[in-house]
Amino acid sequence: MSTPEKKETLAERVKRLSRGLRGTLQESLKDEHTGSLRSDDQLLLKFHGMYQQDDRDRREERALKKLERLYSFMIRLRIPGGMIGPVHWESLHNVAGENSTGTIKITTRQTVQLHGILKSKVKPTIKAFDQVFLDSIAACGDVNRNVTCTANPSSSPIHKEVFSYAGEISRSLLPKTRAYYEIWLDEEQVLEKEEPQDPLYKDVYLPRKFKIAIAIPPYNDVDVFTNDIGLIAIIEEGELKGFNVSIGGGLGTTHGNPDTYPRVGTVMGFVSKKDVLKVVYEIVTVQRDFGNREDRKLSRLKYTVDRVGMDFYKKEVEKRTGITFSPAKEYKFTTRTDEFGWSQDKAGNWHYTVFVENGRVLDENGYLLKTALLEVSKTRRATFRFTCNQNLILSDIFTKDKDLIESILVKYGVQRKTSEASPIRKNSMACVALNTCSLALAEGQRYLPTLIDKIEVLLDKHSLKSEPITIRMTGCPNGCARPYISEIGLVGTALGKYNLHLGADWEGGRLNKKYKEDLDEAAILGELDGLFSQFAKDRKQNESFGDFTNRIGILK
Ligand code: SRM
Ligand code: SF4
Repeated sequence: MSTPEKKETLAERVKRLSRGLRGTLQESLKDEHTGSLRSDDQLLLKFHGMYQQDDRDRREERALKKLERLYSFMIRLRIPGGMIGPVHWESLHNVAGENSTGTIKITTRQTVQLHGILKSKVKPTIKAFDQVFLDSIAACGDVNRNVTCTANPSSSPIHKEVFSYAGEISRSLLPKTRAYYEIWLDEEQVLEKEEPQDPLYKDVYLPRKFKIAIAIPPYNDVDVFTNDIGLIAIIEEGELKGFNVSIGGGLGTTHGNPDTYPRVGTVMGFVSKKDVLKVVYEIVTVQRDFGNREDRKLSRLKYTVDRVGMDFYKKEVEKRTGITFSPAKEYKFTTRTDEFGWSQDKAGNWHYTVFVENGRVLDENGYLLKTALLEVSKTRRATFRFTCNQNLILSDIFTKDKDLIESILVKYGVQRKTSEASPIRKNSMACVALNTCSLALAEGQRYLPTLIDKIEVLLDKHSLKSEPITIRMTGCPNGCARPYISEIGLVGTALGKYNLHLGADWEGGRLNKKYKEDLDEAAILGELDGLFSQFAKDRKQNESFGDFTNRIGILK
């Protein structure tokens, strides 16, 4: 009996026929009759770090006027480990002002996005970034995405060494096609026949997006267990020995689809630093070869590992690399939060972590954060490091320059904002959601700040004002602000409605659970009021809110 032929999905077909991610992007871009791209090209565009979007606030008005949607593009940069120099920042500031909405959005994966770029401005934007050696290659799409790493250099005397792996891993997993250079930077076109097949991605790329993070214990600011591959740096006697390797983390779910679920990664074992690149590469090839290509909802590595089994996955990686995993080494995470304000690393350099609410860098309501950061960049005395908590570290500042940077932060009120924000606000994150995200069911970053104003009043009422509780909101169940691993998770179900999740731990090792569904603001505040009251009365000494809600038996 012959086996039934597998049906190729649209996404798989588009990738296979894309001629190295070229598709008809050149032609689509030239078409001046529409602000959009051909639909197949919209899929391919993601591999170049961009999304076609439209202004959802203006859909109705445009439809009434019988106009096409107000299309624009989002560009996400590839910045492994999240560090750029002051010249890059100045360029980013200028490009944002000239070509996009002006807001620089720091993402939950340590990079930045610009929104609202019109079709005619996309190429000039990429070219402007290229002038300062920034690119958006593989920032989205079914490939390895931005590799993240514990952000603050004061986290470890060997931060620099560990951090270098983010760049190395990112480079080793980049697609080999020259399409990006041809389409966006006018490099002469390579004849298709002359371009050798990509040894890693072949012509099918990965079944789905792929994410890698590196954490330096005790800091888990990258939320290492929510990644397809999580690398935990093992440092003994001040020396980097290698990494514990976790696989199968991922958070995206779909409302009403019980086959989808968030999952924290499982540690496979330890590999030495000399072997880690090879091991990472082959973990990716196993997912390439065994991942589900028929149902994109079930195609992330987390589903592959649950389907084929951890033992099989591990053996396959060992077979392909010729390297045997050693038992995992001991480590301990104690925090995921950013350490705000000044810190000093072992070499004596200074780092100032700026609180950036939901990662939005703009001048708004008299708070000139964007202007302040431009002024810092113009001194050329600080680097810029993005954190996975959507904040920014002004970094690598010599002692002699510290006062200068501080004077700018004081002048623009950045230092005051950072020191005065409440602990819950400093531990909050929201995804972009409306008005640009096409998948949003509810608000994210535009709403969370005002909800926190009200939650702060409740915390004050129960004398919990100084309690650092992680709270994260997303406009849909895809989980872009990692709400399933925060102590309070709010996941959008419809405009103004959220599922309330509770019970994750402080360190990022345990997922939360859905507590109540479809709550509006009044209901969310009502639930939290009751829970805070109980917490204030019945918590054990030093017990976190997440551990408390997990302990008292309210979560099924
Ligand atoms: Fe995300 C899709 C924004 C981090 C899980 N994410 C999207 C898109 C591109 C919507 C789309 O497909 O059309 C969003 C663009 C919104 C906009 O207007 O800009 C979007 N995701 C974001 C960012 C910008 C949120 C933020 O406010 O910071 C983050 C960009 C990170 C980066 O720089 O690369 C972002 N997304 C995440 C994370 C968190 C993480 O990686 O640490 C997750 C959960 C972890 C995971 O991957 O499992 C995440 N995004 C998703 C998913 C669900 C994937 C899944 O496995 O089901 C989607 C939908 C999809 O892929 O189909 C998605
Ligand atoms: Fe969009 Fe949903 Fe991601 Fe928020 S969580 S940015 S609404 S895809």
